[in-house]
Amino acid sequence: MTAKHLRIDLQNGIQTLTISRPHALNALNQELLEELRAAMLEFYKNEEAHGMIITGEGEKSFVAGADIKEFSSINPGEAAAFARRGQDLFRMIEVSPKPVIAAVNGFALGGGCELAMACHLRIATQNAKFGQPEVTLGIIPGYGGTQRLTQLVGRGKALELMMTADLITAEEAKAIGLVNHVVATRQALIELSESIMKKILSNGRIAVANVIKSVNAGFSFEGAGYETEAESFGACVRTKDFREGTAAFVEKRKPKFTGE
Ligand code: CO8
Repeated sequence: MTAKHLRIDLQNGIQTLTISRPHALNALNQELLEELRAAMLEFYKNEEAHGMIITGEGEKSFVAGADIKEFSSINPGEAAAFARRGQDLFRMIEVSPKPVIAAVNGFALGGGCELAMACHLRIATQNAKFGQPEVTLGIIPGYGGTQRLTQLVGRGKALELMMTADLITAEEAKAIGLVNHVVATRQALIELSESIMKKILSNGRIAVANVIKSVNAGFSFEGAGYETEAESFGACVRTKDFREGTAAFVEKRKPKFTGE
């Protein structure tokens, strides 16, 4: 497939998908999300692709979140539906029977951290930064972050990260179980991602698919968590704080929240 914001490369059974909107630190706009959806569907069907590595273009950013400039004008009525659609896409990654590794080369914030968490493993460069800074915009994570961060690092740390909006380093992320491995350089990132992927692919393919399926079965997608997240995201978009938070980002100033 051809895509405007993705580079797709298939070598030795490993499909590398590079997210490329460098002028916006690879932020996810709707067009990019639809390309990602098409790439995932293609990956599911492609019998030559046995595993996927998702990374970001350049050294500075994996994905700096959903595109704030685009969603700042979102209609409150559509907001929950947008979140649900993003959740479905990230679920498609999480339930892929073929392994998916996030090679995190810099900022993994908001929707970028959520994308990395939907992958089966996370490997990061030491300059990577992780966080869910949505509350600084007057919203909450909308692509499954409230659920997956809690699953990966536990309730207490997940609540702290989402309520303070603190960004953490790759080493800190590794210490709390958000990241599997940390490496020094981008080249080392790709090399380690490929070598772990090769090790996984040398094992029984059906067995690996069943490991993924069984782990996922313990975490319901049908429960109230994801739906509450989507509804709550929609509710936040109706507030003055959302308008203030996103306007402040665009105007490069600190937001003044009033709790309305
Ligand atoms: N969206 C849009 N543009 C972005 C984003 C983003 N998420 N992140 C960075 N950019 C743009 C900047 O606006 C800037 O553009 P310009 O050059 O035109 O001014 C360019 O990328 C470079 O960024 P900075 O100049 O800000 O670079 P710095 O090194 O100074 O700072 C940061 C880097 C710290 C990463 C900073 O850019 C930042 O804080 N970005 C926003 C991070 C963030 O809050 N992410 C969460 C977004 S919300 C989200 O993901 C919710 C998910 C669910 C959504 C459901 C949607 C319906």
